[in-house]
Amino acid sequence: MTTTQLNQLSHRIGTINALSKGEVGQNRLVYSPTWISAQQQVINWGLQLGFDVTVDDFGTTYMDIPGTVHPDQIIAAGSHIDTVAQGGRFDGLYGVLGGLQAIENLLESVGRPKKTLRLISFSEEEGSRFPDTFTGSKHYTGQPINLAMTDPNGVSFEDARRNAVAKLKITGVKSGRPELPSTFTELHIEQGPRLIDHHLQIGLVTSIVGQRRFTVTVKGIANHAGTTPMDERADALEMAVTLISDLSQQAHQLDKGLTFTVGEMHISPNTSNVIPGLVTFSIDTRHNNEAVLDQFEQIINQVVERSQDTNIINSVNRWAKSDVTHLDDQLLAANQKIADRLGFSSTQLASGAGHDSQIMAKVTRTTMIFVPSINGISHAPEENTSQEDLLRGVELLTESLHQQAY
Ligand code: HGY
Ligand code: MN
Ligand code: MN
Ligand code: MN
Repeated sequence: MTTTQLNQLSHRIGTINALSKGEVGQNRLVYSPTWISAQQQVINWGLQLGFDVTVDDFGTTYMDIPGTVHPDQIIAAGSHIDTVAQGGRFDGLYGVLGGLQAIENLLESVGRPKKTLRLISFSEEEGSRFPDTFTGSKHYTGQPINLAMTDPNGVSFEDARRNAVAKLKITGVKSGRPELPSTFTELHIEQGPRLIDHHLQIGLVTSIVGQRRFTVTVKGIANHAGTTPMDERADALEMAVTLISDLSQQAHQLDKGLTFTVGEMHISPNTSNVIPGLVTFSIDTRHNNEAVLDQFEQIINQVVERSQDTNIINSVNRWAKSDVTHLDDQLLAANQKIADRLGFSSTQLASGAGHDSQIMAKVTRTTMIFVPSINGISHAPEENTSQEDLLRGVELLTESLHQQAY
């Protein structure tokens, strides 16, 4: 990739990230104002470059360069445009803009492809605003989504979706959900420490971890902090803390490869002189073996069930489940050959992060290319990847699409 192309990629990543100016990290929660501006910007770049642009009713954007010989055979690349709250500059966005750069590189250096090249910017992957994950790729692959689900402010997915998507239907943009591709490749930062710790430049992904997300609700009795004796309380926060430490210990004991994270908590009424009456907290748990996740889910249900007492009612709701997913061996082997030929140091590894690829893999041949995350940090403003590593990922993707579509 030439310096111009690298500068162009950095410029585009910088342009989209600048939309969150003045905020801590990136906050492109699905259907938020920054999300709308970002997807509009991706669409504008696509229209300027002569792509056929289609937006579906969830706001996922498909940008095609039709094939000259086999237009019905589609080779796709892409990732998600949304971020977590206070997220990093590269998670998702690098796969969208790196994919765009790879296709643009091919148009400049080789010309029009024989098969259709498609860049996909998925509307939502993180599950950071509404209680469901991967809604963009799930919708594209025909999985049902609960349009009535609401965000913490009570805004429904359907209302947020309708208002935001209407703003993407600019002149030149077609509406619809196009047919599925023959292959899908997702370029992504590793979001972990393995590549950087072992001084490796490329990660080729063999499988993606299974993950489940829950909300635990602890219903106690709000009361006066000063007049209520300690042994007569139904303190929801004290109970929540007990549950979390118990479950964390159980996770460690069950399997050292099991991750258990409580990332979100709401306390009501969240006032310093009131005993909390209601607490909800999230659980994100992951493992490469479904049987371990099944076992831990049973433990979660038992611990919550067992902890009831006369005044405290606890419940748990699992709202997301994505299975351990094995990615395509042939596409991985082809990318391994390219990495070796380009002289990139590489390894094959399983992903601890979830990705749209685990949804796409259910319907088409799918593979992922990782580049290193500095200090292994992600889902935080400190998320970073060197220019050289960004470049290598795009170079490998460019070559992979070249092999598949020309
Ligand atoms: O949470 C994840 O693993 C991904 O970054 N959505
Ligand atoms: Mn991601
Ligand atoms: Mn993420
Ligand atoms: Mn295999």
